[in-house]
Amino acid sequence: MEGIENYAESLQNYLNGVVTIKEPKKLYEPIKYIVSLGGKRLRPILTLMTCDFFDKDFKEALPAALALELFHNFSLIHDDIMDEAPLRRGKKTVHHKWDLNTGILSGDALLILAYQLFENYEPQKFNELAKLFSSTALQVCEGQQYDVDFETRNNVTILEYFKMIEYKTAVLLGAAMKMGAIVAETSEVCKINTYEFGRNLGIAFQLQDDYLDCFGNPDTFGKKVGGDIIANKKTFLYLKTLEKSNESDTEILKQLFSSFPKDPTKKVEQVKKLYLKSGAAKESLQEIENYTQIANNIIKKLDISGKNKAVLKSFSDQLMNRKV
Ligand code: GRG
Repeated sequence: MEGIENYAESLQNYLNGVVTIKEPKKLYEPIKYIVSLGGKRLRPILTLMTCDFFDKDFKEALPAALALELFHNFSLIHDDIMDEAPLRRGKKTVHHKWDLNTGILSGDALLILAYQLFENYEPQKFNELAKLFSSTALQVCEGQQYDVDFETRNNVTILEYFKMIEYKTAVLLGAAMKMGAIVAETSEVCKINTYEFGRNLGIAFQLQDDYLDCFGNPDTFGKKVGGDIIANKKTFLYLKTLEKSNESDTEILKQLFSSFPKDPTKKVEQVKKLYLKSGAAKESLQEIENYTQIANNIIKKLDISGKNKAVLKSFSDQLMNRKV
């Protein structure tokens, strides 16, 4: 088994060979820019680690791992356009550094580059990987649309919120794990279990993302803290606060969420107070713990060595203690 730094280094070397700046520069420079901003490389590391854990040379999973990272970067560029976000990974978003059309087109090219990487596999694996990739990408698209729809709906339920984050975020983590298992040619049961581990970890991960968006440290989070509140996003924190608050606090929160003040500082502070007062912030942390636990329980079912099980558990625990 290799260390995480080893996976990250191999991925970076592979990425350097695939993502290069050529003509027309205005298409490729933004691509190089966004992938050079780094990020945690969570999805590709999961793919390489899974492949490795099933005793296959992890380097065989590099094209699939990079495909997922490129797809992820594509979705971030387009998401930042849709959210009109100024910052990503602590730096200017692509459409702010360049312009809207550059963001759209370089994002599109990233998606195609991602697809192309599956051509590195023989027909049967290509088929299985590309099929999983397409169905997952479509679910991500559906999740994003639910998220957009929620902005103008006043009757979103917590159940609907969970479905949205499952599609928008968690299925990609499930697919990342499953792709490692596909490359390693494991049994169908192993593929299902690795997918389920990633999917549950992904739900915890998105809950954590929403929590950090609100209560994270602005110096380390990399995005504008309070962004979800400013955009009136109906996150778990918001929905739970509505569920648990008295009539007067419910009214105040609803009022705050129908406003777009020029200086949102006061609004962010007031909403955060309500999230804390209602106990929603605490419940959010409990749900993160709960889904991490579900993922960790699936580890027991995986047909990998005890040592690798321990590594996977420590990886998921570390992820849930992240500040970034
Ligand atoms: C699939 C055709 C098609 C379109 C995509 C824009 C869009 C539709 C979907 C957006 C999905 C999205 C941005 C989900 C958020 C997922 C998320 C938690 C992002 C942050 O991931 P990290 O923390 O980021 O892994 P780093 O910077 O570490 O890579």
